[in-house]
Amino acid sequence: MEFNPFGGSRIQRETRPGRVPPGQTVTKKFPELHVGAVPAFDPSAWDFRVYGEVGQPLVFSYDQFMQLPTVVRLSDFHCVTGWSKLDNEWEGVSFLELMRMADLKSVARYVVVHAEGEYTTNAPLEDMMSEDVLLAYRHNSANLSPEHGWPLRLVVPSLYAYKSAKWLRALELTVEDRPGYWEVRGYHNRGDPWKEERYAL
Ligand SMILES: Nc1nc2c(c(=O)[nH]1)N[C@H]1C(S)=C(S)[C@@H](COP(=O)(O)O)O[C@H]1N2
Ligand SMILES: [Mo]
Repeated sequence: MEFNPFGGSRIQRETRPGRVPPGQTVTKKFPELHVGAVPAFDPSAWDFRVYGEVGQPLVFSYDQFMQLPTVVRLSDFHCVTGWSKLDNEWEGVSFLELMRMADLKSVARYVVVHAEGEYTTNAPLEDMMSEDVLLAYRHNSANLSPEHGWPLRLVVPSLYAYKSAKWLRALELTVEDRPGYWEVRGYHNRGDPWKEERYAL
């Protein structure tokens, strides 16, 4: 029988050889991991921006953002510290759709991800231009908790989870790469879990 990543029993899926990247341990829990305190959310003060190398810079109020069409994607989540959480159902706005709306310029090569406060992260567009990259506000059929990034977080399943910024406020499209909070503190600039790109030694 052909392997179907969205079907079959949970046990079959989790034990499929090669499902989990090297050096990772599967957890059923959903750890809460971040630097600093969970930021307060005030819908009337919140906005979300897309700027930089785009033909049409975007700015959304909270109400406007919540009107955008949503998608649901199933993906695995791999933290650089060694835990993986499988089969996460994320719901939110597709990164690809947002780039269409912003008229992404062909010179753009990187995304600088801006969260509340000090946290930023960076990723090459080639990792971001994927159907499973979302700006998510729901996880497993429930609104995100404040600890997991409410009202909005990025989800980049193909890279370690430090790229999946919680409390997302802006995406900046750039020509040059600009390493983020953890990337300048020793985490790998790319962070591909399948290559175990954990730390830049
Ligand atoms: N804004 C912000 N986003 C963040 C972080 C952070 O410190 N601040 N930590 C990252 C790391 S290292 C991980 S493993 C995931 C954890 O997400 P979770 O707390 O929802 O499990 O969030 C990522 N996003
Ligand atoms: Mo992490």
